[in-house]
Amino acid sequence: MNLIIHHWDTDGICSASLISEVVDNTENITLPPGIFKFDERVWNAVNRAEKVYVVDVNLPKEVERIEKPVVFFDHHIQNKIEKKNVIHVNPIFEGKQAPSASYVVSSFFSHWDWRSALGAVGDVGRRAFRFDWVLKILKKYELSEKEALRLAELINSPSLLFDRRGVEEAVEKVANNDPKYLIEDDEWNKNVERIEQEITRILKNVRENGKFSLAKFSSDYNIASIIARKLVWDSNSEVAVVVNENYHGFSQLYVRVKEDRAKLYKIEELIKKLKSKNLNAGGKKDVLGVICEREKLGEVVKVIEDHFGESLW
Ligand SMILES: [Mn+2]
Repeated sequence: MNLIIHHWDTDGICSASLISEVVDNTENITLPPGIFKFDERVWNAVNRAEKVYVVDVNLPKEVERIEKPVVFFDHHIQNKIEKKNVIHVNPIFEGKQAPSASYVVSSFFSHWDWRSALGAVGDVGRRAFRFDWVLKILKKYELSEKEALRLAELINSPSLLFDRRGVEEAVEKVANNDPKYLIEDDEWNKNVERIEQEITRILKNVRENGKFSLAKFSSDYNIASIIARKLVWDSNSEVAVVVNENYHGFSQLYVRVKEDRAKLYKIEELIKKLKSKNLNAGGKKDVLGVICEREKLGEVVKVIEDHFGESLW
């Protein structure tokens, strides 16, 4: 059996589904949504596998511990794994950026379809429509930009509800159905309704502080990253700082910066600072995510405030 370990989001699901089409005899598994680590269930699956594909999870330390042949696809900032059993594919190593892991996977296998484009729409939203290859694919499948955004939201929905099985089942669902049909999917549409209600609840308590938008709440839904996106994409704030104080016993923190201001706020530097303190942090040039024990949240917030030179709360 070939195991695919994938991110729980739209890009991870689309990428895993693309791999499952090219590689024979696959099973797929995701991590607990929102909690970036391989748990026992993942390691048990690794033990049963002959070969392991890891995609879009940004966990090089975990991948390094796999003692099986591994192909690791990613597009996050990370160091290259130099181990004989690991093929590590990430355009970052050639100084290039990829909008999504689906792009990396499709390039590697020369296999492109609507899932290649949807992965990018999931990860970068409207910005995906700047890419000719995305537009070309959408046209071929007769998907409007609006439909693509909606479908990306639907595919992402199980992960936001912490529905791990739902995420894993989505990989096959996107492999076996056409995108027009999936837009009508009952379960996913109901998911999105529930998520919207929770987002509305949280957005009522957002505070603006100069260029910063601040949201602090407790929720079992994995929506900190979505809230951060909304705050930066739909408002005048340059930086969103979002804290979910109690997320299944952990704390989650997201920072997102308006893309054209990314250089100014040096998020990559901030990620390094947090990592150097042994905190589980990751991200890209305009986004940072941290998951930590609840007791450590204060320490994380302190590092971020020092970085921005601003007291946020
Ligand atoms: Mn991705």
